[in-house]
Amino acid sequence: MRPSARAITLTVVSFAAVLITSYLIWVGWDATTGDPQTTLAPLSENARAVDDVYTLITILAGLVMIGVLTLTLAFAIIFRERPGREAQQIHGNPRLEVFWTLIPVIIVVAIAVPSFQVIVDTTGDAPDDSLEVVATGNQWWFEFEYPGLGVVTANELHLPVDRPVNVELRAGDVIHSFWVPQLSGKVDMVPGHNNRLWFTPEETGEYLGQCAEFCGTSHANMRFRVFVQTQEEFDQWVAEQAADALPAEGELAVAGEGIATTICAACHVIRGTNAAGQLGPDLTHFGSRTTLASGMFPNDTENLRAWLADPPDVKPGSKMPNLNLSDEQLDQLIAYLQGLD
Ligand code: HEC
Ligand SMILES: [Cu+2]
Repeated sequence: MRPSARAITLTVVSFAAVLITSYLIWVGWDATTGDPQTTLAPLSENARAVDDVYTLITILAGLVMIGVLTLTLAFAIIFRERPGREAQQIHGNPRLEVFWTLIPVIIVVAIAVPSFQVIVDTTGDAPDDSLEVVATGNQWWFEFEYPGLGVVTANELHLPVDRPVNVELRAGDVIHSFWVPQLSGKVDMVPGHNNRLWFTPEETGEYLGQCAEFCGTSHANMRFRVFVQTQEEFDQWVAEQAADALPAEGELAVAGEGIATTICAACHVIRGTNAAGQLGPDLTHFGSRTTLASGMFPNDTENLRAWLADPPDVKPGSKMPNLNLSDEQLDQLIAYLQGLD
């Protein structure tokens, strides 16, 4: 094949590859719009601002791609090898070089300015009436504290709709990252350095969040949920969560409380009892949570039993050890924990 024919073939093949890839991206894009972890269906103003930057970058990158491929194809045809035409050797062309240096600079600036603007907007000062939440990443679960409201919970963040929330981001051990694709940007939780981010949820419903910074064995199992509720529902949730643990009812649960306030008290807080350990999630209202072990399992009897029997078996690396509990102890603990609404 002559060199010019080869160049033309290569360019045409590249064009075809790009078209096919673009089509696949388009199909994927479409398929993910119903996906709870998609960033392409933003449901808060700040998530929308992030999405707008993606769109801008995609358009600019697309223009570059079309421009480069078109010129390559055009040059391969126009300047192809022909009898009697010698390749002309030139050396340097300042005007052209300035031109093709300036274009990328302009593109980079066009991407950088809105990107930095979004970072400043979403991690800068939150509106004055914001709800304050402190989110702490731990290997491998999230703690959520509402300093003004006396509420501490784990892995399930409740928020009132249409009110800005200012999330202070902390880390208890290594670096984690807070990310609710449809609601917030993604900001790292760094030990000893408190970052923050704010957003305003606009629609009630359930949203998925995920640790987005590799943090060890069960990083992929470090998820959380955000429940955006009406103000009344949220107020009621706060009132329930701020209260001390309900007293154990029934023989099994009372026995379970006995175990929880001894063996488990080393690592867990159960407000209203003497359990005040700081290593694991606050269990005061564990029964009101819909999931278990950082969003890994639905919070039901079967999963709770498997969890208590051998945590690292169901969640690799889990910092809650296998405590070698007997079947009887498991029954008692389940009765007690499920009563902690
Ligand atoms: C050595 C510390 C330690 C001890 C002792 C301990 N836990 Fe845990 N527990 C943890 C840690 C850490 C987690 C978080 C694990 C994760 O999600 O990766 C946890 C998670 C849990 C959860 C899941 C909470 C949630 O919302 O997802 C339950 C329930 C629980 N523990 C119950 C108990 C009970 C009951 C006992 C006593 C029999 C106990 N734990 C003893 C450290 C401990
Ligand atoms: Cu992680």
